[in-house]
Amino acid sequence: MQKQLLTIERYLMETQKRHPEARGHLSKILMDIAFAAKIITRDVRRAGLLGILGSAGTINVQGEQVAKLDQVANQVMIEVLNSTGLLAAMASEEEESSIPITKITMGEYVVNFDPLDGSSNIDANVSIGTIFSILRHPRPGDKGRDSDLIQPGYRQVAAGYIIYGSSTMMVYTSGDGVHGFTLEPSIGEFLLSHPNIKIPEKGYIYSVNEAYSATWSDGIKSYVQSLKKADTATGKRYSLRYIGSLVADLHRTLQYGGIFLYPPDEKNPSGKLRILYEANPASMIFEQAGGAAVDGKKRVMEIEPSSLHCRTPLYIGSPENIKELLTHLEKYEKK
Ligand code: AFP
Repeated sequence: MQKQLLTIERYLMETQKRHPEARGHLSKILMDIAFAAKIITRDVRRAGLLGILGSAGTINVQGEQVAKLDQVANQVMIEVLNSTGLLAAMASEEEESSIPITKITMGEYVVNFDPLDGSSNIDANVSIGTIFSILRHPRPGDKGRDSDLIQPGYRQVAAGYIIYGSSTMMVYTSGDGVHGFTLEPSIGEFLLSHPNIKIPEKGYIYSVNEAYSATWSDGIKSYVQSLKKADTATGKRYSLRYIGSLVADLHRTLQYGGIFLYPPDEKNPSGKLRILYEANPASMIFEQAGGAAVDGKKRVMEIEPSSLHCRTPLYIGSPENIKELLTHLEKYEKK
């Protein structure tokens, strides 16, 4: 079969056959997330028309309130995940506490997600994304609570993101490599387009909000400064790319290699990005693709999170770039 004709459902079923003990529950959750992504895609693609069809806080032609896109995406994720019957709890960037599941039949898994990451980019028609992390429920069968969702990244069983860019793509890992599926809009199916994604060992793009550089640590300043000279080993020069949508910056870094940094600064002394539904899923994907993700001292996936919305510094990318960053950080820590 041609690889472009393999749907995500078919792919999940095929890979499941390699694990005879698997009951297909994780695959079902991933298929449901792919389904939610199709609905969110439909709404994202109409985003520019919201002002014509009715904008947030206004009433549409049916006399209903028109919700903002991030609220819409949040609602779609909640409704779709609630109906799987396999989850005990879920948490969203948009909600302070965990979201109760009304339909529990098995209650084996919990999911953390950011329904629409980079939403400040929506009005400029810039790429945005959904990002998710799936973990086993520590108390299977019981109703989930916040503490069931607060688990370190190494316990994730699957993680992924959907990027709403020039095309919609779903990229996920369940611990057996990273695979990318592109939505074919005319048939409404995600088709395997990027099997077994591997990040380049080293890349020449760095991605950071340099406007905050005045309040970075000396180690980060020194590293970013070093990227402004040609690479000593290859003579190549670096480029800077920063979209400000984590999913989009990660997707580019995964394809082309390089490094993405969100260090602590004056405004965000612990970093800005959230551990459970941003840094952890990103880290699982990058490690599975041969990359690395650290908080400046250790692997992000080894951090013991303290709350649903806790944050971390994030340095993620090609293994060689991360190694060079750590050399700078260690040098300044010793001083
Ligand atoms: P928004 O969802 O408010 O646009 O925030 C996006 C985000 O959480 C993440 O997607 C970006 O990587 C990061 O913030 C950008 O933050 P800065 O604007 O501080 O660079």
